Amino acid sequence: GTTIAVVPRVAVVVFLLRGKAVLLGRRRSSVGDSTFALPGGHLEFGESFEECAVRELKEETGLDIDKKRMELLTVTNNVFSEQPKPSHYVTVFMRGVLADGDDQLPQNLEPTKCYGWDWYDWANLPEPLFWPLEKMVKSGFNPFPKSPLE
Ligand code: 8DG
Ligand code: MG
Ligand code: MG
Repeated sequence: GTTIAVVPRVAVVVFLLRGKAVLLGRRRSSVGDSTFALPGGHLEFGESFEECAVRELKEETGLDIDKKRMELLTVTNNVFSEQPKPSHYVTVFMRGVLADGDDQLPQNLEPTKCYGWDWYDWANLPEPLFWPLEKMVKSGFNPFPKSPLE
């Protein structure tokens, strides 16, 4: 089988904003199966957070983010100790908007890892949320800028 080093790993995930909505997908995974999560994945060796966000979003949804308007929002520490294979992620949360307006449609390009992507109003998020996201929402975190997006 696969040997996994027991060390903390870095994940980069994206709040892709469209109007008052964010893009979420229902996970197909041993970690957080069936919960709604942001697009994102593991930081690769030598990558910037922005490069990782662009790459993961493209791989998972086919969507292109506006590279000039991406911002780092926050970082959280997530220990998944209850899993059959315990894992530990330092998760970097980025914010972004689609390149070239809001016309692009998300595609489910990794159907073995996700049941599908959709836009959800921040005021009416689906349940259950993936635990690290749930924790942030409950703490009052809001990914939207104080002045509305153009
Ligand atoms: P990769 O092979 O494409 O690099 O990885 P992936 O298959 O896309 O990994 P992932 O599970 O989507 O993301 C890696 C870890 O990031 C995940 O196991 C836990 C952490 N993580 C959070 N919050 C979120 C989130 O909202 N969405 C995603 N996708 N991952 C998250 O802590
Ligand atoms: Mg991925
Ligand atoms: Mg992923």
